[in-house]
Amino acid sequence: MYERQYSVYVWHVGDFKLDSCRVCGAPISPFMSFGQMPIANGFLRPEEFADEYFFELAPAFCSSCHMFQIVEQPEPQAMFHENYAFFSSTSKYMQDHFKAFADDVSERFIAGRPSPFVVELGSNDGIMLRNFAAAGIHHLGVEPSANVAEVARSNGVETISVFFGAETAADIADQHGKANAILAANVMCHIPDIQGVALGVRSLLADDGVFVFEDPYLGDMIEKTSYDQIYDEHVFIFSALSVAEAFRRHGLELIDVAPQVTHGGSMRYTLAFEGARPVSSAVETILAKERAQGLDKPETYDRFRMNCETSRRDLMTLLNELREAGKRVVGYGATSKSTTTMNYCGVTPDHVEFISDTTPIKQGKCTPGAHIPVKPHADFAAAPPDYTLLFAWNHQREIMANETSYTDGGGKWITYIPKVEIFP
Ligand code: JHZ
Ligand code: ZN
Repeated sequence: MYERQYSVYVWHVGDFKLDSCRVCGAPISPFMSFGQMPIANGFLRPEEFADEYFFELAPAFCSSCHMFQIVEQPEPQAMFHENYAFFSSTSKYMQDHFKAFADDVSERFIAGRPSPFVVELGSNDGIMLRNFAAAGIHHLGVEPSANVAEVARSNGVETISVFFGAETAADIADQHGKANAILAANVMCHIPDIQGVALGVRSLLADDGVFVFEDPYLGDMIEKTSYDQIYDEHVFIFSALSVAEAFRRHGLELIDVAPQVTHGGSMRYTLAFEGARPVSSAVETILAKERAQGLDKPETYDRFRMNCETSRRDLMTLLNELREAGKRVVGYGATSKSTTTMNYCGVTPDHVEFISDTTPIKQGKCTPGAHIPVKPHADFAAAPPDYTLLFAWNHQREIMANETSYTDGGGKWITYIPKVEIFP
């Protein structure tokens, strides 16, 4: 099934490095390399170190269709499987965010329909769909990682465990009818076969239906030098420019955009069949803003590369100084993003003693590549370090609110987005 659904993608797996754009086929080449990288969510035990998988993490920008993409990606099964380590519901703030997302879609596109049907791609543990389930709305989650899908089912969210593509879409439409809304959050940027998804959306979406998805936003990544958004799972970092172009090719029109603060700066894109719905003025506004920011120009990415190098140098200077001064440094949040940070910068267990993380499946294991132990929050609370390196910088507000006793007791934090800094 995988081979058929990912017929475009199978050409690009393994050691093969892509030299043409996944969207338009124009020639592309990387403008920088983050070096050898492991699977971002591949937490492992010491006995597994010897067999750890690495690939070269190298991003490219397509000057033709403006898609930002990595040129080499591990096979999907190496990333999304029955031991997938990221559970969306670990953040209370994200639970509220997805409730608001679901409410917004319901009000604008679902209310008043006789028997609406909502599909979510990559529905993880059901963090968004459970809001539709609670309202008694016909829904279906499509989630390839079997373990998180099982959690969703146990929460009353109807879920199938497959990769989404043209064939799955046709099966769903046969069984359930056409969808009024197809949703995806932090998922579209994970799927290399964007063409296959577009075909799937076309065959599953009702004539006046909407496809609404959000992902980390290229504009924020460039502005904040948040290079850690780039890792194996994130094959694309989208902009309105690139999304509009990628889907225009399949008769789908970008009709609205809405910036989000989640994941350090995201964008929500709403698409519909061309001409089926009015286009918001927000679309032209964001396209103009992106051109002014230079997101359509290769020079912007050369500057980004230099900013990444500065960030790496500053972080390692600080961590080396703290190590020499005998300070204890602990990491907070064993994020996917931190795999890029630690492996690109060269952070070792000599710099960071352990990383505190509330996700049970990560605890007791080590981080990919850098091999820093991951421990429960109780270990952090029991022996507060001098400095805490905030790998989950995107959850800063929530974490600061929970850690007032550490901070009030003199504990210091280190962030590296948008620049390396100690606070308070
Ligand atoms: P967090 C994930 O990236 C994975 P990650 C995925 N690839 C994706 O696309 C992005 O999201 C958008 C822990 N934590 O949300 C929980 C605490 O320990 O930044 C998580 O392990 N204490 C699908 O992995 C991690 O930090 C806390 O108080 O970069 C946060 O991971 C909080 C709030 C979190 O996503
Ligand atoms: Zn292209």
